[in-house]
Amino acid sequence: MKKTGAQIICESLIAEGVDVMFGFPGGVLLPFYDTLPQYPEIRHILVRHEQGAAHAADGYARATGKVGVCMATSGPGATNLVTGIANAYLDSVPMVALTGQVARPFIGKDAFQEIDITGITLPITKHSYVAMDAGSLARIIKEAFYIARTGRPGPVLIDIPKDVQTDLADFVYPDKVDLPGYKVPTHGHPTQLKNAAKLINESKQPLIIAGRGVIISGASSELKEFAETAQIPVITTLLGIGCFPENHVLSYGMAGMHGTGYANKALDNCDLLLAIGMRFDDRLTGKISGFAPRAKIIHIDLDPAEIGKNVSVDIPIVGDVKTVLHAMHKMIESNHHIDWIQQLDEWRKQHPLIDIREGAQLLPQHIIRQLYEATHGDAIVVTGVGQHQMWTAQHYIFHEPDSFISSGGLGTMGFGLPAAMGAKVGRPEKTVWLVDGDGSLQMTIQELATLVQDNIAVKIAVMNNGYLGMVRQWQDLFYAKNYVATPLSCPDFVKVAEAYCIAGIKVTTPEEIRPAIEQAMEHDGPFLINFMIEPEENVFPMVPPGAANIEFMEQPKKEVSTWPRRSTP
Ligand SMILES: Cc1ncc(C[n+]2csc(CCOP(=O)(O)OP(=O)(O)O)c2C)c(N)n1
Ligand SMILES: [Mg+2]
Repeated sequence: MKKTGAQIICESLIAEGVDVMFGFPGGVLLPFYDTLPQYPEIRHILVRHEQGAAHAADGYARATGKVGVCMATSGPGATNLVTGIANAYLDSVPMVALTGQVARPFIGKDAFQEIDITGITLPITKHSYVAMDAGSLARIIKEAFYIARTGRPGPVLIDIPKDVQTDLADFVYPDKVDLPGYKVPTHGHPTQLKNAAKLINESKQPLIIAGRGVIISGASSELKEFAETAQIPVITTLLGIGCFPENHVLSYGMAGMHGTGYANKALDNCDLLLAIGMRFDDRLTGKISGFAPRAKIIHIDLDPAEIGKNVSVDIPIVGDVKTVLHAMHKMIESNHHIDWIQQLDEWRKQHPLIDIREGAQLLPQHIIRQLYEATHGDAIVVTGVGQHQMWTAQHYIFHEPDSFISSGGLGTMGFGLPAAMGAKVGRPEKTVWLVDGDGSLQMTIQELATLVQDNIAVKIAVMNNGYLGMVRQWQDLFYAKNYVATPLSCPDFVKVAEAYCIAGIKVTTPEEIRPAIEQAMEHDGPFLINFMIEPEENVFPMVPPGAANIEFMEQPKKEVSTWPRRSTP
């Protein structure tokens, strides 16, 4: 029996196991939305801005490991997706973005709301399609999901003209894809594995740095076994957080610009660096010539384009992290590196991450620690971008992969709320906390309405410092405190929440932190806490831009000024 293009889209999504999508309608999507109620298996969540749909699909994908799906209409709807698609691209998140397009006869005529969205997104998608006939939709959707989730995951866009949605075609969902040019490496080269194992066995001061590739590959337990057998300390990138339990005795936290002093010291002194599923981002490496200067480097990554891109490596291994670690585990000897590990512990004592300052100030580091204690680390924590993101990365102790969701590569303010929404939809059994900045939250704050309409119980902690704090920090440290365009007025977030029918409270003293967090978690539904934090608190350690990691600056010993001292709500 023939089906319409819109029916084929829905049936294909169901065949791919899609049970939720985030979207926003428009003229050219009317046939699709008209058809959607025939398929109650698909839950459609109406966002308030298409950027929210893309970030929600992203958060959903990171929290579940499945492909996130978002949809937008042609023209402005499609362009509103762009930031979210770019974000998913840079962080290797599997996503299928469906966009409506003007009907085929209008394409190329500058028709109302016509935009070349495949052209615009070409550099930020793993692949894209314009579905020019209903008969090709099933194949295209099959391929899109396959490409999005396999190999190094990423966003795939499918642009679908309005009249393709109403055309009739036979529907048979293909059971396999035929993509001769698309190859996904799995096993690393055996000689390289052997050479790597030899270096590991001989090393006196080895170090593992693990990235998001470990999470994507589902290789956390392989990594743990590997590190334990060879007794190698583990540090992570920002997006690798959680891939190795941070409460493990071999865990030494995150490295890089706001990494721990001891992780950066370990990088500086190791004689062998085993870099797993990571891509040597400049925020991690600092000045390249000062990056792991004493180490031979083994780099395991699925994407050959990452090998040698930023840092030259001694042994490249192109393959799936899980497969490679499993194979290499058989080739390494049980070991102990007692002196080296003692040295790292010594550095940890010398450069403790949390410099507990007593006083009346409401310090963000304390809030994050209390959040950890109240949740026992059993929550998904999503962030915006800025200082609050770094405090969360530093002070929450992440036990599990996928428990820290943050915009790494693109550093997208506004990611937090919609991504948290997607994470909660994907993992409803989990407590999902959003730690957001007052600036970041204002970029996508309208999604509070989505939380309410779709009953999505995200708990929100706003680190309200009255500033675009991270930029202010750079002005403070490197631009003579010339605070231009960073002081930020905010609405009363509790009142805003109330206006959306979301409960909330304001916290101004350290004693109120824990009760507020408990209240939020006991509350049935979304909840917002407006933490009025010390306005000029900075994130330390910090590697100054252009410096080597070892040149990290630490929290100045002087007490910060008395709090509170500003009048914005
Ligand atoms: C969309 C976007 N615009 C600008 C920036 C540059 N930027 C990075 S952090 C930051 C400040 C963030 O302020 P806020 O959300 O209040 O977080 P805070 O640093 O104060 O914790 C800015 C403007 C960005 N990352 N993303
Ligand atoms: Mg701020």
